[in-house]
Amino acid sequence: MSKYLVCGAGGFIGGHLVKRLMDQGNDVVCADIKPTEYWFQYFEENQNYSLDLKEYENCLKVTEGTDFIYNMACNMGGMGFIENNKAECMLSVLINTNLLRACIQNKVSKYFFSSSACVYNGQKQKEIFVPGLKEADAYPAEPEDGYGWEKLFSERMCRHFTEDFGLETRVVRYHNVYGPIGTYDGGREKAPAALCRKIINAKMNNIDTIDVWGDGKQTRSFMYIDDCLDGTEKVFNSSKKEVYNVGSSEQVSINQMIDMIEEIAKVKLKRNFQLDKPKGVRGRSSDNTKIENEINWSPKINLKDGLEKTYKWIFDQIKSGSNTSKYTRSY
Ligand code: GDC
Repeated sequence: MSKYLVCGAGGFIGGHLVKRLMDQGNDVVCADIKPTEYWFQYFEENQNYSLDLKEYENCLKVTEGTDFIYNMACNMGGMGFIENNKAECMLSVLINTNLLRACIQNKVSKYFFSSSACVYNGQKQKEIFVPGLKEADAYPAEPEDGYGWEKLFSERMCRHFTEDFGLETRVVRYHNVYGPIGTYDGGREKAPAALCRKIINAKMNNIDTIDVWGDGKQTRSFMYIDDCLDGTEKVFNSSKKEVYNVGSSEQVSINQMIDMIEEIAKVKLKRNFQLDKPKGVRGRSSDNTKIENEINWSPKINLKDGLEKTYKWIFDQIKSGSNTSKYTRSY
């Protein structure tokens, strides 16, 4: 039985990944900076650590005796968070750096780094409905300030640890991952969850208008969590050492996504466009040609179906009076 370490196990993607690895019968070690009571998904039977992976000693401790590492740990959130916390986002470089050093020390077999579509050159994302971003579009480098620079730098560090020290590394660039058991309030939520929450609140409280950041014409592609895990696993288990997009090529405007959520909610609302709120790039989507050809992976769940599952989960949370902000504050 292989021993997996999931870093960032208390977060959204990390929590789902831990569950999947356990369902497959693996021995899983979990680490996160948050106290365990704030993890989105917590499984007592695993070896669970609440500690700061920015510290090398802690990285040495959790990697000891593990074969495979998934690093999902970073200080992150949607546009509202990453535009206003650039230094915090860049400090995540210490997590990747110290984990890589610990991998060498503890002779780990393979290391995975979760990068982001935020590494892509901003010049290629200036219009709405732009062509999907190909992996090569990350260079020349002009990533998202703060968060994107950290991701791009850390990608390269993985590459050089492979070249110089022979450590097997795998890197993917996620494109806006969403789904149940994730952040939908508190300031770190991304657009799909934020807009589900706003529409649910409007419907429950008989309010006829929702706030939308920007003019609603900006575009993105969104990837459902199950697709994200499938793509992640395929890249991790592949012999290919390239960097791949793991995202959807279903590009929609924010207005089109709101239309879908309104259809799910069976409601039609007015939109108050807030032009002074964080907007990020004007247009972004994933080109999956490379991962389709080389890894034989493409996402299966379309946005409408994924939103339906996400909406239902958020609806149940709000109805039962819970909120996730306690899971998502900074540590
Ligand atoms: O936050 P996000 O999902 O991140 O925002 C997408 C677009 O939706 C932005 O233009 C934003 O202004 C708009 N938007 C409209 N209303 C709202 O209520 C809202 N809340 C939010 N959050 N957005 C709203 C993300 C990063 C991630 C990750 C992915 C990778 O950027 O924030 O950390 O790396 O990219 O693809 P987004 O897609 O810009």
